[in-house]
Formats: sequence, C-alpha cells, structure tokens
Amino acid sequence: MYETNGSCIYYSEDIKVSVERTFVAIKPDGVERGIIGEVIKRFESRGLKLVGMKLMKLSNEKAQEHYGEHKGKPFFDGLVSFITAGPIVAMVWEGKGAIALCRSTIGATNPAQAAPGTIRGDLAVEIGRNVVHGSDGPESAKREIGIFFSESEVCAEWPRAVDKWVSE
Ligand code: IDP
Ligand code: MG
Repeated sequence: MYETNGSCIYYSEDIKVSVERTFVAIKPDGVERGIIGEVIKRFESRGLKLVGMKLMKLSNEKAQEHYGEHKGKPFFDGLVSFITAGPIVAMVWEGKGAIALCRSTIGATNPAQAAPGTIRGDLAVEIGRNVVHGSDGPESAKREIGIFFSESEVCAEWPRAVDKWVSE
C-alpha cells in the first residue's frame, strides 16, 4: 500500500514495516562509461532493496517534466539535452529512510565538492556529468517514480529474509 507521504507500508510476519521508496537514475554518462554495475552495487551494499529497474531512452517531454523545477535556469536546456543523449537506468529503491540514504550515497551535486566515498565523489568530476540522480524528498520521490514507472512495474510487498538483518 502506497501512502500519500511517499512511504510504503506492508506487513511482514505480522510486523508492520514502514519503508520509503525513492527514484534513482543512472544518467547517460554513467551508462556510456560502463559503470552501471558499480553504481548499483553501492545502493545494494548499503542494504537498500531494488524494487524497479529499466533501461530506457528519455523523451524530451519526459526529461522536461522530470526536471520541471529547474525550468528557466541557465543550465536547463543543457541538462535536458544531456539526459536525453543516451539511455538511462531508471530505478526504484526501497528501505527505511531510503530517500536520505540514497542522497548521501550519491553525494553533493557538484562532484568537485562531493565527499570521497560517495558515487559522485569517487566517479565524477563536474556538475554537468554527475552520473546519477536521486529524489530529494518524499513528494519528489512519489512524483518521479510516477513519471517513470507504472504501479505494476514496481515490485510490491516483497519482504526479504535479510531485511531483519538490515533494519531493526
Ligand atoms: P541534484 O541532482 O543533486 O538533486 P539539482 O540541483 O536538483 O541537483 O540539479 C539537477 C541536475 O542539474 C544536477 O544533478 C546537475 O546535473 C544539473 N545542474 C545543477 N546545477 C547545475 C549548474 O549550475 N550547472 C550545470 N548543471 C547543473
Ligand atoms: Mg534534484
């Protein structure tokens, strides 16, 4: 069951589990550079659960919708051409506090300022080629997941045996 605040609630072994979902995308630079596995590994290793994934080429309209909050900014047109220049890997990750966890795993927007150990801090050098996108809050997570995935494309209510060793 998906709640309006963007979190997802289901029952596992009679225990109520409340988890968040977030939208993450590997941008065309990450796909082209052959680091899809490297990026996915970092979210998997952190303990998050992959519940949706597709390789897709973004249309201009979808790119404009996804980055709608940046419309009018000087970098907007460049951002839209970059994100539509090749395939992206669109994903939904789930877990307790998944939105903030993904953002911290991704690192600061400008890779030059991103901490070592983060995806951008380890794998990128500049802002216009920063490899990965992650939703910045519950509303954007819900909105962005809806742009890229239909409900049936996201694996729902799929408790993993390992979840009790990842979250308490
Ligand atoms: P975020 O990806 O860390 O959430 P946002 O501020 O939402 O950062 O910006 C969206 C994307 O737009 C960034 O990831 C980056 O690729 C691009 N971007 C943001 N600011 C600039 C800029 O000043 N110059 C060029 N590109 C930028
Ligand atoms: Mg953003």
